[in-house]
Amino acid sequence: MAKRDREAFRSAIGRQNLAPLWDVLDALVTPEPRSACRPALWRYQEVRPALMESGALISAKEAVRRVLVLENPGMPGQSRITTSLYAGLQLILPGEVAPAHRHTQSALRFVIEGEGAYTAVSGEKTLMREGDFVITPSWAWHDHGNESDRPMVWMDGLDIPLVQFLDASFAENYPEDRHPLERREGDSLARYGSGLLPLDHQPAGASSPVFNYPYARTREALETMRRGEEWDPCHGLKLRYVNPENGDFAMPTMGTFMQLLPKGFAGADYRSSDAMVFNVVEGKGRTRIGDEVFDWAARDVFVVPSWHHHRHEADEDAVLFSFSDRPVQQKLGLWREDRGNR
Ligand code: 1HN
Repeated sequence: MAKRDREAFRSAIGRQNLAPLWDVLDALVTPEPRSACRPALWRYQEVRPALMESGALISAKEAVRRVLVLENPGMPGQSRITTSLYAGLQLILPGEVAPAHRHTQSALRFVIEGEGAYTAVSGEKTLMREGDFVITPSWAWHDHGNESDRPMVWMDGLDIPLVQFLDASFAENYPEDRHPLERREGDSLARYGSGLLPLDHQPAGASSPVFNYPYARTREALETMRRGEEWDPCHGLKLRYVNPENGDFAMPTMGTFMQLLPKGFAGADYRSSDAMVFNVVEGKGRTRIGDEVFDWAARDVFVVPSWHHHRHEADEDAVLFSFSDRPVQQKLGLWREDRGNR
């Protein structure tokens, strides 16, 4: 058949909302992930001035959330750090309140700078410190406030692109700035996060009932475990945050991890089908992603796209927080990893 015939056919059937699969098949079903997501690094020292400048431009209340979105350079304007996930840096200044609202998107906070600001989730307040991992489950009321005398910055991670893809976004504002408190501070951690559960506890939601995983405890676990010298060739010593009810990931759509790379660590090559967002908590080192080298230090954020070969190196003891859509991929039977053969 002549090329012209095929073109005429394509435009004729287009009027009936039909299209030939043979034009698009190769792009739809690729032999390996072909992502628009690119490797990227944000150095905290370089972005902090802009973040502080935003503090003078708009209040947390007016902005609702004063955030600079971490936009993946391969997907500008799409408010995403990976294909499926959103991330941003949120600033809250002393005396400010970010008003209460809720939405179906799940959020995680990873505290980068400051101490003593709070987030209140479903009627319980938690004071935040650097390195704390805090959860806002889907549809939970939440507001933030800073009653300390220093600015506080955290990284937000949300499943916004995933929820958008599913057309499942719902949101509402609370009529007042703050949602009323219903439990004492620290109640959830004591009740669910101490290796114990109340006798009559019935799992209620898809997220962990613990909503602040304090860094002090995480760091101590890593420090104690390192004495065993059981280093994973790719990951050093890597732990996964869990829901104590069932051992699943702490959140249904985002997996979260913390790892220790000892001084001098030179990791083996690794790749997985979940793009990973890393936040450096301590130390200095670099990650080689494909042919690129990303030198990082404490508080920096970097991204490894899906199925990109990478390896970590540490010049001093380093601690990395990370998150990805792994729970979703694993529940759908899609997740793959590949441990070094390069
Ligand atoms: C949100 O609710 C927060 O609660 C942060 O701090 C970032 C980005 C998009 C939509 C909702 C927060 C957000 C967000």
